[in-house]
Amino acid sequence: MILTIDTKPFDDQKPGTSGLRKKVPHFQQPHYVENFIQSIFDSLDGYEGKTLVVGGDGRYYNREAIQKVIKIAAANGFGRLLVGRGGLISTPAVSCIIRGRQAFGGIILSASHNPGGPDGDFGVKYNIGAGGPAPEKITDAIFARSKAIARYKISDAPDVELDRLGVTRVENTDVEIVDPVADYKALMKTLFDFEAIEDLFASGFKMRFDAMHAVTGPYAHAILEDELGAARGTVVNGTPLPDFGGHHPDPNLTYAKDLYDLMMSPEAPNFGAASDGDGDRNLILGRGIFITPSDSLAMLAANAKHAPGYAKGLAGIARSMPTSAAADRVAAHLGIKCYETPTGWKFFGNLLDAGLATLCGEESSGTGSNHVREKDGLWAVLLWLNILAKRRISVADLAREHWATYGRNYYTRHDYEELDLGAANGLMDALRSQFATLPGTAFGAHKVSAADDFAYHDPVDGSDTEKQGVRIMFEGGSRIVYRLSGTGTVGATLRVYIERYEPPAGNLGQDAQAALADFIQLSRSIAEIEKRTGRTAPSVIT
Ligand code: VG1
Ligand code: CO
Repeated sequence: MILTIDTKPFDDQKPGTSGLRKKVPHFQQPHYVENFIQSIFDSLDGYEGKTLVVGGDGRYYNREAIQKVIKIAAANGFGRLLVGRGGLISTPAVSCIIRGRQAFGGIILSASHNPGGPDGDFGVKYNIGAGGPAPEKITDAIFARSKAIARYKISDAPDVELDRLGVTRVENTDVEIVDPVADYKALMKTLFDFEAIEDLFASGFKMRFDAMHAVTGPYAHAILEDELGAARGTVVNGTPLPDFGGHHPDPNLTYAKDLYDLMMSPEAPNFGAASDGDGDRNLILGRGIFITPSDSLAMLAANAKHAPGYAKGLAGIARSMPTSAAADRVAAHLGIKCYETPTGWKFFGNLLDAGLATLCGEESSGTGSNHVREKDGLWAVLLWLNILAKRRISVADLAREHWATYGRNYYTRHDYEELDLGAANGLMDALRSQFATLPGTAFGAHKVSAADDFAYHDPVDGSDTEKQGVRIMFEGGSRIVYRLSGTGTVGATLRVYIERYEPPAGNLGQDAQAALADFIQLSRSIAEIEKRTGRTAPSVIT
């Protein structure tokens, strides 16, 4: 039976950079999930009888939330639900299934790289029929609806068995439990030269993939080990756990430290990689070398022609504003455009749909292409493997060759986490108040050429998005960017992005922190970070 339940609005259901994220106990409040899901459906038109894809990253509360989504979607008249077995589907695989099966949209239950467990984070995100995150027009409508909602519809049917493939009927809706890996694996086979990668592994090439006890484990086992013949044990932490084994499923040098230490040691395999909670981020390491995500995007773009899916060339590249300009140099070399968008994958959707960009990337370990409409961790790993298999070159040599050709954009991001919200907003406002006076000011040898707040005009739908990060640009192409995170759940997180360009003839082999030392110092003094936040050092350096 379909029940109509009276409810009261919550005032805090505003989706951030990537969906609604809150602490688990917050989501466990009566009606909290229900209100948000009904607000999503109330903001959409024409889904009656259509298909909705539902999956999550397996974190704590995933199963409970999925049962609610199933019952609310059935009560609202969807024709079919495709739910990942065990409640699991990675974010890029949700995008793949939505597109491949012409679904109306999808709901992803994930807080991505945020920690999980009973006191950790949970999240909900809506993806549109093109497969990508809902654009701001829709997330704004969902938020508006959530502030006015008075009732939701829900079926009183029993819970659906999530662990067995097959179809259950809930009200007038067929709920199909699907294999989360199959469609995705089939898509990967169309893009990459699997035989060449098999040959690479057969030649003794060794790899470690750290799935961080998150959703990518089953995908990595199936594709890297079962399909491509990488040795058993290549994939570590491959079983998804509700608390990610007590770790932070963020594939960076701080939280994937075991992998990093191994790759810097004499026992290092040829290639190391990791992905995050929901499988859309990637970390790329070679023997003795970390490839920054910004460099990875540029190196993949320069070498993409080695993969069958990209052999015809790239239409364009897109990167988020704080991502380094390394990809711009490759684009210039290839004679294609490089688009600069605000942070968050939703801004790439229009460029991909319109065929303006083929590869996209973010400095936050996100890389992807027009094969889906999300960033895709394992895809990036497979593209790297495909390139290494064809070129038979080490990761370190590929990087050195790249920098010798294009120059090197030294890059780092310093995060100051869990700051007082007022202090963080005050810091950003104070930076904005210096826009008039900064240009022309010299700090030692470094002269400011411009200072502004990044604004984006979408060339496809004409929409404008403002205040997307404070940029301080220096003569010679160096840059400091400040923005506040839109995915954190405690206080404010200040992200400071620092970049300096070294031409091909320059000193290309420095440690990034050392190469950027002047600008790191400047990033702290210009924004008065210590005075305003009490912090003398960042919480995380990537
Ligand atoms: C962060 C990253 C951003 C990324 C977003 C979602 O956002 O900076 O590049 O798209 O997370 O990634 P913010 O607003 O906290 O800086 V995921 O893997 O958490 O969905
Ligand atoms: Co993620």
